[in-house]
Parts: sequence; structure tokens; C-alpha cells
Amino acid sequence: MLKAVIFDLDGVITDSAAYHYAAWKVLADRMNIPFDKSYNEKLKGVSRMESLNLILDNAKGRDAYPESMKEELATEKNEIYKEMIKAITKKDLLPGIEELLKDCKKRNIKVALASASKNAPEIIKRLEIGHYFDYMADASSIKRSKPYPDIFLNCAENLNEDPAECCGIEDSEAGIDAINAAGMVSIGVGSTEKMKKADLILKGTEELSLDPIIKMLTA
Ligand code: B16
Ligand code: MG
Repeated sequence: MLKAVIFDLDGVITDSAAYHYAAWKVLADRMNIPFDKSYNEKLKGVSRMESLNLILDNAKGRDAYPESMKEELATEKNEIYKEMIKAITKKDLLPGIEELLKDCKKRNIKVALASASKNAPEIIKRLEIGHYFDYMADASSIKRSKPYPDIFLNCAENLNEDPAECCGIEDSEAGIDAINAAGMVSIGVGSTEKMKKADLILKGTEELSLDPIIKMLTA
């Protein structure tokens, strides 16, 4: 039985991944570090500090910068990002997401959020979808970030559900690895190449629906 659907935020519920890229790009350009959209794929689902480390690897290397400076750089990026996400409204929900949330509620399937973003509560508020969630993981209290399963297991535990009866929806490779490691059914939104480890691959969020997921769990 499908008991819970656990959503990633950036790139699944809304395209805040585009704002993450834009904010990191401002920082990288200011520091004269090469950074482009293809390299940005590595940052998806990864924590703020690890994202910065990956960017600094393209310059003098992550170990060449003192921790205090890295804290400042991460804060600088976050300030730029926070300004950018002020533009987010309900209209920025990706296609099919609100329908899926409503369907979960109708069928008594629990809903949780497994986002690595410390800005997740602000974005959920801006999208006006907080009332659909039974649980939202607090990114700052999760020790190991994706691809470790911790955030997905934290959701299952707080929902009081067996991970084997949960599914996770992700747009990043690190996220799919995390769902698989948690022993849940993994739904990947994106290209077949990037999502190849997912149990079910969908081109876009408009293709999301509960029946194929339920079928996979009962097969
Ligand atoms: P913040 P998700 C992740 O969110 C993003 O994909 C990743 O690019 C970002 O670095 C991370 O959140 C941390 O975000 O700096 O806002 O705390 O995809 O897990 O919803
Ligand atoms: Mg994501």
C-alpha cells in the first residue's frame, strides 16, 4: 500500500532551482570563477556549503579558503537568493503539483517535504500549499545531506510510516540516490539519462499521478 508521498522542493514543486543557479552565478562571476548550467547540475539537492565547495573546486580548490570566508560567501549567496525568491507566488507551482497534493489528501495518503533547503518554509508559504503537508523536515537538523537517505527516513519516521510504503519524488541524482537508499519507491522527474536510477521516470511534473505509483507498490 502507498501510505505517503515525500516531495523534494527545488525542481519538483517549483523551479527555485533556477534562482539557486542565478544566485550562485552572481557570486561566481564576482569571484571570477568559471560556473555554468551544466556544472550547476552537480549542486542540485546538495547543501549550501557543499554547493559552495563544489564551486570553489573550480578555482583554487575548497581547502584554499578559510572556513570563516566560506561562511561569508555562503551567506552572500543566500542573501542574493532570498531577494530573488521574493518574486515567488502561487503561480510558480509546477504543473500537476497541486492536483497531486489534493489527490493524496482525498485518498488519505500522507504528504511530507524532504528539501535540503533552509529556505523551504518561506517558499512553501509563498506558494500557499503549507496546509497539504503532514510533516516538513527541518533541513538544519538533518546531519547527512542527500545522497544519504537521512532526510527521507526522517520524514517516514515522523509520519509514522514504513519506508517501504512511501515514495519520494526528486529531480536530482543525489535525491534519487537518497530515496533508493531509504528503501522507498523513487520517482524521478527529468531526463532518462539523469534519472536512470529512479524506479519510475517522468519527463515533467504534469505526468505525476498516484495510480502508477500504487501499481508499482502492489506489483
Ligand atoms: P538553501 P531541494 C536544495 O533543495 C537545492 O536543490 C540545492 O541546490 C540547495 O543548495 C539546497 O537545497 C540548499 O538550499 O541554500 O536554500 O538552504 O532540491 O532538496 O529542495
Ligand atoms: Mg531538487
